[in-house]
Amino acid sequence: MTKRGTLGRSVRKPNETMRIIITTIIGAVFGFFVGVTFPMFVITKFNFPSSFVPSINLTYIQDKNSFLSTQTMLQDAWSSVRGQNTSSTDQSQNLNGTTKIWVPTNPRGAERLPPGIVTSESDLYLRRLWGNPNEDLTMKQKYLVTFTVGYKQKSNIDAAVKKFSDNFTVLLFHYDGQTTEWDEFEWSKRAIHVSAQKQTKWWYAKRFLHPDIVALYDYIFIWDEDLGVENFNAEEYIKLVRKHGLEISQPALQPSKNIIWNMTRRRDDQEVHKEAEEKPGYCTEPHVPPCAAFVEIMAPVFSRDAWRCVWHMIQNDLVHGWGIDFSLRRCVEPAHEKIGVVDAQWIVHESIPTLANQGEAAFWKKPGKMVRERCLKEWAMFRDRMNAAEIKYYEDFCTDPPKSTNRSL
Ligand SMILES: *[C@@H]1O[C@H](CO)[C@@H](O)[C@H](O)[C@H]1NC(C)=O
Ligand SMILES: *[C@@H]1O[C@H](CO)[C@@H](O)[C@H](O)[C@H]1NC(C)=O
Ligand SMILES: *[C@@H]1O[C@H](CO)[C@@H](O)[C@H](O)[C@H]1NC(C)=O
Ligand SMILES: *[C@@H]1O[C@H](CO)[C@@H](O)[C@H](O)[C@H]1NC(C)=O
Ligand SMILES: CC(=O)N[C@H]1CO[C@H](CO)[C@@H](O)[C@@H]1O
Repeated sequence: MTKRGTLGRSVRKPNETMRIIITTIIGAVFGFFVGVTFPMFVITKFNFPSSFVPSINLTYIQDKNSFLSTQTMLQDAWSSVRGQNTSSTDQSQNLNGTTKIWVPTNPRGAERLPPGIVTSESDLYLRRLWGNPNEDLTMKQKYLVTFTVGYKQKSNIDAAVKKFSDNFTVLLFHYDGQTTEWDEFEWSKRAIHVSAQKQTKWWYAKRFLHPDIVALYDYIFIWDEDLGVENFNAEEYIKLVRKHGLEISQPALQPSKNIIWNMTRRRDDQEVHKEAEEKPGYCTEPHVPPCAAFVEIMAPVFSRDAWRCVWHMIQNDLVHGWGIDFSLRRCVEPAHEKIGVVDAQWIVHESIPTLANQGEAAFWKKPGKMVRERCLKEWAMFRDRMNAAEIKYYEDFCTDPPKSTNRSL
């Protein structure tokens, strides 16, 4: 008897312990979720002065109050959601816990959602954490400009950004890890900063400028950091691009001996040009790069539709973008009319091997040579892939490729 009694008690005892443990865990989990849902309260807690002992007392009160008010808020919200419309709740219960929605025209993977809630495109507008979401945005910028930057070029970038009006969202890609340093500039607080060390413009563009993300912008500038912009105004530039129907463009380059292609050299007698002469043999036809349908990769400007195409052409592993300029024409039709160079708003290409300068000193000499080699290698790889893809396409349709496309770049 005594034995059973002890046994019984000793059996009951772990049960109680268990209950306590489970209650504690549930409490902790609930507390965790409240913390996760309302991180602001957690932040307030950690913002308290550093001397720890008195802050426990304060924190506890603060935390307890916010916990209670959070709980009340949640309960109120939940009961109003539930009370709102029993009809829709009933409906989903009838469906036995499963929804019967299947909308094949929704984006891939989102077919189970009612189309009214599907949000397949985004933007880069900064919002605030409080207030009415409808009132967050005082204006929606229509254009996007991105610079791939290192902090050493800050004065150049500061000058450049000032040539872009408030109608532009400014996005900086930092390849040197320095981001908060830029806050010395007033505009930096409104800019978006993306940091990933030692990557190139096209690497960032592929990862962070998906066409669905930048879908609200009419024009997208994807620029290097070594451009002199004294004679450039972005609003005026866009007026000209619209006027001449340019889907892909760049500002002309001030003539200098560094200029490689005649196409991008500035002409002072016109607003825009779309064709150029090159040395004999450079262009197999008058309407192909580099004599037409061509801009370089240092300061391109894309329309929304053109960018949607070009983004898909960027290869994940070919980070320098060499050769893409020769293929831009594939994205617009007719390319020799919709790709052009704006002479009336021009820039200076300062040819600073900026990214190459990053990290090791004299990067452009020894490691710089390696970068150059990689650029050339990527160019060849891109050309080969493009040719192979094209041949495959035409083979699948059992036709010969058109003459103008069947040529190396
Ligand atoms: C607890 O808080 C009160 C008022 O907030 C303060 O006066 C008191 O010193 C605190 N106690 C401790 C132990 O920090
Ligand atoms: C709910 O599910 C059960 C079994 O899974 C099934 O017998 C019943 O018909 C279902 N009801 C509805 C409304 O789908
Ligand atoms: C911004 O865009 C609007 C609408 O196109 C235009 O009226 C305004 O002049 C632009 N702002 C500047 C500074 O050019
Ligand atoms: C560049 O273009 C100009 C006229 O647009 C022409 O006179 C000149 O010969 C061209 N340069 C080369 C290298 O073809
Ligand atoms: C809060 C809410 O949306 N209530 C709606 C519930 O549904 C009825 C009609 O079924 C509406 O009149 C209410 O406005």
